Amino acid sequence: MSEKKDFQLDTRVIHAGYHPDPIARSVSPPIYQTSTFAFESAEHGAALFTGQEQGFIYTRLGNPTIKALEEAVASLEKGYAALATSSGMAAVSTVYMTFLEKDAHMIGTAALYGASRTIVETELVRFGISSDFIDTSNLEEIKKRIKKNTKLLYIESPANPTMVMADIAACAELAHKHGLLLVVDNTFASPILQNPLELGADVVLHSVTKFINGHTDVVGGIIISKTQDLHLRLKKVLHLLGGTMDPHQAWLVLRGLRTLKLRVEKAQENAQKLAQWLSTHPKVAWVNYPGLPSHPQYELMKKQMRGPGSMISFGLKGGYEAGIKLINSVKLCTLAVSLGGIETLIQHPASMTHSSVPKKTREESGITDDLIRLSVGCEAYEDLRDDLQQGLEKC
Ligand code: LCS
Repeated sequence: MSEKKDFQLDTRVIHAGYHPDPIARSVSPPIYQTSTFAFESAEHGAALFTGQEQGFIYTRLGNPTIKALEEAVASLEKGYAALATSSGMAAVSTVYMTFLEKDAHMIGTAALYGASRTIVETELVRFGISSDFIDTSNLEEIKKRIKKNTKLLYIESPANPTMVMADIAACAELAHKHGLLLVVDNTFASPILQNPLELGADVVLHSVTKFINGHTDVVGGIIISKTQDLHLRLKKVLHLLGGTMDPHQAWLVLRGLRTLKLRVEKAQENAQKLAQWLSTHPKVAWVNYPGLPSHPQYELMKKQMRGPGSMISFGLKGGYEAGIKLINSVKLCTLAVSLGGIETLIQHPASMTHSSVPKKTREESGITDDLIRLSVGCEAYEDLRDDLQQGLEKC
């Protein structure tokens, strides 16, 4: 759908989705802050509704500023088209509502973002939808759970917050062999580091709240489809459910997106150094970071990603108590949930982002009470290291 598909990633991230505005030729795209669009005539309005003519009708159904963001992300993910949503969870729930019907079954990664799992287990279950959340790094395990009514394989790779990966190409092959759709939440990698559609996935989604916007000032989501058919199915449900993005929100996300590659590269450089430093620190028991050769899926990361990213999880030798002491002691790193922004954030998933998941389920999926999650930002590496060092000295 995007006009600039042939340029390199560095160029597409800056230009994709933008057409100079026809009135003032503004270099920054205009914010079409309108809920509705005037028809030229009764006939024109009717033709827009039947689809005989293309154009904008009403912002829940489409808007030029939102379209610019959708075209840009569709280009980065190499998809047919994208749909921007009011939050990442609006993207997740639209995907579930589109591809799961009454009595359907889905298989998902055990260590998903808490709400993406909780909505299935506590809400969709009311519509007869059943699920198995399992270790999706294990293909045999996935194979065992496929049933006649399984419709969807839903993975996060790397997963929040365990950093466990799934082999996306192998998952796609298995899913398609059994008639399932493969949906990948690509939030942790961002389109800069991983393109699941190229690896065989059918649909990709992001919480754009994170890396794509990158400035910790907007909540939003986006869904990218490989084919027109999938896009139209998702579009119909999104427009009926109403979880569409707002034009001002889209403009902010598009502004953030333009520096995505620069931010991802700088944060990744910091994360690689911090992960190496943490892994040799006397107070640190373990580090999960796909850029360390000690990560069990280091080879898979090199195969399917262009880099390990900037999310790290780790545990201290002093366990839960020491971890809490650390997050209460840091001064430069901010104690907050969310991730993927220019500033470094630290949090405790068991009591924060994943507290909606019961303790037993959490622990089975690797989200132990001692796990601390670090979203590494774009500050100077030495300042981040010194801040963590002074915090670790208190643990
Ligand atoms: N997918 C992933 C991988 C996420 O990490 C999140 C939010 C969502 C979807 C939902 O997106 P939202 O509606 O919040 O835009 N993750 C969060 C986290 O780890 N800390 O705070 C929110």
